[in-house]
Amino acid sequence: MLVLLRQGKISKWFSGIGQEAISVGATLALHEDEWIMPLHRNLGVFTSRKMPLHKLFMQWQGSKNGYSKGRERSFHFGSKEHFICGMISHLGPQLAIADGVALAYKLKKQDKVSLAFTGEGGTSEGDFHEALNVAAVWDLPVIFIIENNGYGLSTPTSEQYRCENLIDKAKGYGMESVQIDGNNILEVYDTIKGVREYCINNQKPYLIECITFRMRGHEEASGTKYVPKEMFEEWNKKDPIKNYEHYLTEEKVLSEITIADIRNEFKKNIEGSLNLPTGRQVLSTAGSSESFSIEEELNDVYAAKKSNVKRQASETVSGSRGLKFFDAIKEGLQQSMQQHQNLLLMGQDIAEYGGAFKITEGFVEEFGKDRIRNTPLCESAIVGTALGLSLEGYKSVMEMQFADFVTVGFNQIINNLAKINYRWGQNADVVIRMPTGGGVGAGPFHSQSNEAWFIHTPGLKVVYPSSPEDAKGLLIAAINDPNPVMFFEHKALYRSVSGNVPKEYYEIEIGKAKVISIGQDVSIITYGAGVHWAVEYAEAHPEIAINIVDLRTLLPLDYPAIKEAVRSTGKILILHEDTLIGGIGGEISAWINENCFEWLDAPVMRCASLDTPIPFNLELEKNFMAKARLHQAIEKLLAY
Ligand SMILES: Cc1ncc(C[n+]2csc(CCOP(=O)(O)OP(=O)(O)O)c2C)c(N)n1
Repeated sequence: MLVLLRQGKISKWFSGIGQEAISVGATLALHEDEWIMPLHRNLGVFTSRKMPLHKLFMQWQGSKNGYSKGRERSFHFGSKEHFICGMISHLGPQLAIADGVALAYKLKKQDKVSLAFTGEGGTSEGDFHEALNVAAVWDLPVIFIIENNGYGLSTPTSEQYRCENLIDKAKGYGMESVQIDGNNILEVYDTIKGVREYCINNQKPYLIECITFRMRGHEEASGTKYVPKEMFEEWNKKDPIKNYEHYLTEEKVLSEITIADIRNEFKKNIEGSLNLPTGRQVLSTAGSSESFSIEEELNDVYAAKKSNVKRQASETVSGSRGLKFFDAIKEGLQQSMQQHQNLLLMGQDIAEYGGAFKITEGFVEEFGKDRIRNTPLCESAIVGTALGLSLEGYKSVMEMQFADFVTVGFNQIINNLAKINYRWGQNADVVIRMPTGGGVGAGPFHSQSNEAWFIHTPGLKVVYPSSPEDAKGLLIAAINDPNPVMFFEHKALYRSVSGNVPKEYYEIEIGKAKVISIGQDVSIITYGAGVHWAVEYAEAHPEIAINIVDLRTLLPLDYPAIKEAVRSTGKILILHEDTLIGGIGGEISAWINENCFEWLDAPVMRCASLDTPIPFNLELEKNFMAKARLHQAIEKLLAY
């Protein structure tokens, strides 16, 4: 790889030289169908799982025929076939994915472990703490391996942590641990084999610290100036490959001749694999000479849905009864739990307590604690766990206690859930319920509208119902969808809005808007609480014929429905509770200008909440809300 780098045939390389015994020993100690979450030093995981060198070379050369169709660099790819989950740059998020896989093994009563790697630098990340804590609290069979190689990029261990040894941290989690010589492959292999048995038999996690050294720069371009020369001399004597070779020679397992034969065979294999035809090869450094299709790029962002629900709610003629918005969500969740034996619910206080809003009250009695899971207070680890469950074929719904708290799970959602299908074809079958919105005097951290953060992220779906019938049907559709769905539930609607809801299990299609009322004077395109404001306004102003469109899904948007609203009235007001700048109103307005300009009789207008944090005082909050300026906005538009 160093030669290919010098030749400009790969763009970047993270070397594991000096640390090979850890990747190889750990991988060989596991069964081939046990998931591993490797990082950038772990080439040995990929080769020990016997991934063909030919395809690996194509991967690192950015070829369409690699493991990520040219979409990912260095070690950021995985392979379901080899039970390897690809890392994201952020390092720590790998750890909680191992929790999810281990939870799946535990629930299936399989004798298996998952194994996740971290560097000593990565142990400073919050994700390390969250993942180890969840694994301990939930008694999950996970092996966490720290490769302590002395430096995190240029940062020495003395500037990384203050405990004497990193395994000291295990005690704090109530976890067993051991520190070993990471440069001795037999010690690594034997230890991990034994630890694997322990984790399976005791259904517990385990922390292993492998002491080792990084013999090259962080990546090849970054150099090693900050490392004292003597360190290289000292650690060169402990080289894991040379020492193992020496040991095998002393034990008379190898001779000079067999060593030469093995080296020759490796050389031939490597050169042969490199020279195999790669299709039209493309170098990530030199730009693309391979033809990529935009259609394929867009298609691979989402996993294809296999529809299994025949009936749409609108086709339902009987069996409806009045339900509150809150009860409709509860029923959608409950019927989904009955429908999918592989569906779990996770969230803070959702079990016996029934959740902050009591949506899951009574669920523990019906579905048991295995499937209705109270979580520790750690949003990031639970999103990661949900992804790990998905790797093993589980569906999960995570309840954010309040949508505002999603900020501490943001990385896993934006960088892992959203991108994984596009990066290496692994779907994230996860729904995140987001109790959102204001009007309840709850202040800046319990009332935000934050849907726009997610609309800007390809790979997510964003659903935001306004009626009980839609809430139930869209939630069922979200759970049936194999992609990550952010499901927004306006808290103020929970108990204030009622409507007819079919009793049966049905889906409302994601990505389809609904016309709430037809009128010719002006169209209000809105969603969530905005739909109720618009209806209330229309009822109070019968003299204006208002066309109201409820978007219901914000990603993907229903462009034909938006186009029809423009065509039928020529005047568009986009109304949302979210603040103005960067809200979805701007996106819709831009799209209308580009695609429907000839039908417009006035500029597209937006009515949104003030560009301030949402305040606590009820009068201030009322003034903050878009609703306070709705009349003014409609008058302005009509007068244009
Ligand atoms: C969240 C985040 N912050 C910073 C970085 C940049 N970065 C990449 S690797 C690295 C050092 C990692 O050190 P360690 O965990 O000890 O692993 P090592 O590289 O030594 O194997 C840093 C700072 C990153 N990738 N992600």
